[in-house]
Amino acid sequence: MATPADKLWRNARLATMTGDGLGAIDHGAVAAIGDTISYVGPDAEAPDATEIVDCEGRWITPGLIDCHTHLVYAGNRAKEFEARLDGATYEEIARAGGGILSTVTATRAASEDDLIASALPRLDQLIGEGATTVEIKSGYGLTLDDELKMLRAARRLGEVRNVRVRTTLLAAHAVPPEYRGDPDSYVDLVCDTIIPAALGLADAVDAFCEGIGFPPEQTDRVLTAAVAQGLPVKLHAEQLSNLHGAALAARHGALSADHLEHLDASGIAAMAASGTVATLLPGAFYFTREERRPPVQALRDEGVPIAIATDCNPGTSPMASILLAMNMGATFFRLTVAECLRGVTVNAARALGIEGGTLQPGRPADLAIWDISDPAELVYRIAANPLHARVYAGI
Ligand code: DI6
Ligand code: FE
Repeated sequence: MATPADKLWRNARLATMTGDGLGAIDHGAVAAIGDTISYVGPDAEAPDATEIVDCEGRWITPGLIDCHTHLVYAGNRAKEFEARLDGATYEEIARAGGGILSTVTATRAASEDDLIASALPRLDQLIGEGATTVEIKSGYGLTLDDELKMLRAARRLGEVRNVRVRTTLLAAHAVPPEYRGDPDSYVDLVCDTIIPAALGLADAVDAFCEGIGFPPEQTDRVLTAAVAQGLPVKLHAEQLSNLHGAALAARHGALSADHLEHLDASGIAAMAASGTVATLLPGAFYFTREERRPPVQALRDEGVPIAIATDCNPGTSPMASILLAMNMGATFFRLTVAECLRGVTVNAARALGIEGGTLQPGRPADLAIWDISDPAELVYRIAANPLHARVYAGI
C-alpha cells in the first residue's frame, strides 16, 4: 500500500506530458504530499488521502507555464498601434524614439507599487487560464535602479499571488536615450554594474539581438558577463532579421532562443547541439503581421524542443492569454496539439531551467483541471477558457 497522501485528485484523465506526446492516462489519479506530487497513475491503485477530490472524468494537465513575458511595464501603446494601422512600421516607430522607449519613459516614472498594480490584471488573466509559473523580464528601465525596480516588482508579484515567478534581466533590450551616441558604454554598464547588481533578483539574463536592439558583438559581451556571474542566458533572436543570434546563444549554452522567424539551418544545428529550447511567440508574429514563419519542420527534424509563450508586452504582443498563444501556435505555425501542450508545460519548464511541466512524483503539485473531453479542445477554441480548477503547490 502506497504512503497516504495529503490530497488526492481522482476519477480524472491525465495528460502527464511524460514521454514524447501527452503521456495520457485514461482512468487516472494524482496525489500530493505537501507541495509535491507523490503519485501519478491508475485511479485503482491511488493511495489514500486526507482530502479527496472527485474530478468527475475531467482532464488534468500540469499547471501551464508562460516562459516568456514582459508582464511588468507602465502605460500602453494603443496610439502606436493606431499609427501602425495608418502604415507606420514597428521598426520606423522604434527608430523615431517611440516603441520600446516610450514604455521606458512610462516605466521609469512608475513606482514599484504602480508597476505591480498595473501588472496584476495581466497576471490574473494568465492565472485564470491555469498558469502556475510565469517568467517576467525587466527591460523597460534601462538604468541600474529602474531595472532592479522592475525585477523587484516581478518578484513581489509572486508573493501577492499563488504563482511561481521566474525573473529575467533584460537590461540589453534597447539602448537608452542617454547612451544613444555611445551604445558600447551602455553595454559596459550592463556587464559591469547591472548584471552583478541583479544577482539574487534575476534567475536568468536575456538580450534583444536585433538591428534595433544590440548587434551580435555587444550581445556576446552581455551573455559572456552573465555566464561569468553564474547566470543562465536566453536570447531574443532572429525576430526581425537573421543576425545569427540563436547560434551565439547556443555557444553560451542558452536555455532558450526566442522568436526565431528568421532562423536558418546553422542556427538550428547549433541549438540542437546545445539543447537550447526554441521558444515560439505567435502573438508577436500575429501583431506585427510578420510574414515569415519560424522553421518548425526543421526544428522538429533536428529534435530541438519547442516552447510557446505569450511574449505579453505593450508593443508587439499585448496578449495575456496562454490558451490563445497555443491556438495561434497551431493555426499560424502548424504545431500539433501535443506540441502546443508540450510547449506550455514540459518544454516551457526546460526553457526556464526548472523542474516541472510534467505530472510525475517529485515534481511540484501544480495542476490545471479542465472542463474538456479531449485535450485538443485546449488548442481549438478562440477566446474561450475551459479551466475548472487550478492547483498551486498542492493547494
Ligand atoms: N521583442 C519583442 O517582441 C518585444 N521585445 C523584444 O525584444 C517588444 C517590446 C516592445 O515593443 O515594447
Ligand atoms: Fe519578448
